[in-house]
Amino acid sequence: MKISVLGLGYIGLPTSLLLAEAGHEVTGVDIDKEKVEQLKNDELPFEEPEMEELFQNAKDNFKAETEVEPSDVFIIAVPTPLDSSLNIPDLKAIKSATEMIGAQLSEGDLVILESTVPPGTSENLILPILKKYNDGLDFNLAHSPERAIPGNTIKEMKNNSRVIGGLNEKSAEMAESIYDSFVDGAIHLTDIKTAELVKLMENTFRDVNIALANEFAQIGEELGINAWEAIDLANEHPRVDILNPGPGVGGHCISIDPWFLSSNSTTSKMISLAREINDSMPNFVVNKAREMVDDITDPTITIFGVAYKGDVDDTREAPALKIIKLAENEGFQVKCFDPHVNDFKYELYSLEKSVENSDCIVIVTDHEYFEDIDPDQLSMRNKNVLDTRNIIDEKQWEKAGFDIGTLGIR
Ligand code: SAJ
Repeated sequence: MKISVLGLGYIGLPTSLLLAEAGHEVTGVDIDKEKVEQLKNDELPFEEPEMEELFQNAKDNFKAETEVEPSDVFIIAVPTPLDSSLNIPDLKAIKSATEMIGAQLSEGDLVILESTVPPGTSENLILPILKKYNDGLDFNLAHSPERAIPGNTIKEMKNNSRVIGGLNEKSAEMAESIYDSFVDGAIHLTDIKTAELVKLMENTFRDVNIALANEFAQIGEELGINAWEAIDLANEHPRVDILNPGPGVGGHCISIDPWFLSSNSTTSKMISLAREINDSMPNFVVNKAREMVDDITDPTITIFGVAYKGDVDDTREAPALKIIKLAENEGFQVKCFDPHVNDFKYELYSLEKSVENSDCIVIVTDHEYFEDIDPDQLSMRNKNVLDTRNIIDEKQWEKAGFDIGTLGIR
């Protein structure tokens, strides 16, 4: 099939390459000229395990362009950010991608939306635009929300089960035959609106459970009980699976998607409360850091990790962003170090420079790198470390002379 994938981000690019590797003729389309140029020069625009190998396998059937051309199948994988001032979805990119496809659509073509959207978007926004360009044309429309987790995207795209919602049965079956070419997991067919809701339920479920874990961490501190130990013991129960507390929920999905559900609902109390709890964790972290340096004049703190989670280079909605802002508002000097991130809103230092004359390290991201770091090598003004992910070897850091604070342990 001749397939065009619009949006060459963390989902669109691996999807394009998997389809190309499966033998389809794939055009990846992105309005970002620099990214398209990079791909034309066989350079990958971001880090993801196994992607280099996949690119080598797929590149004969793949090309990157900035314009949409006629195709049999069009896949929309553009971002749907949140308008954070209003906490409602910003669907601009979906609209413009649909307009670009509308102009190239022909009889029998299939349009698949992969981007995460509020329920009803496919029928109420996308379908009318496509019809506006192609009155009376018989085309197909489906929604297949991606489920792959950054850091393990390619494996999960192949092995995870997949939900496909069709405007009608024919659309769902056509989309199924496309994904069958690289998906080994089960494929479940349903209607298009249900598929839109399923995606939001998945990420909201995770956000609410992380909020519960974060509340347990705060209760643990109030009671003087090690919340991590208590959570591990509770998870021994066959029907209990409490997630990990942390400095907040970042990334382009879990911190955003719940708003897609609550923004046009009158009943989403728990969902909004969970957002509030998770968005308050950076404040909780800065309060703990302040306690650790309260006897130090003009303190400097070092942020270890600005990516939104371990072993990825993605900093979208990263908790570090809010922690840095809050710390600066407290009058702290802030320096950042991250072994995976090259491009960030704030200056990134080398490891040595980041701890030089610092009074407290705040571990914000659970990169494996930080679990293996040798604290004896870290020359600081004052040896304090706040571990918001409970990942360091306490004995090793104590032996190196550090005072240790851990989120969830008072
Ligand atoms: N986090 C915690 N505690 C935990 C787990 C995560 O604080 O126990 C934090 C992480 O540090 C991070 C955020 O939550 O800041 C989200 O990380 P994540 O690993 O939970 O998820 P994402 O955003 O990387 O990927 C999610 C996945 N959704 C689910 O697992 C339900 C993935 O399958 C989706 O495809 C992806 O969102 C998406 O694109 O929607």
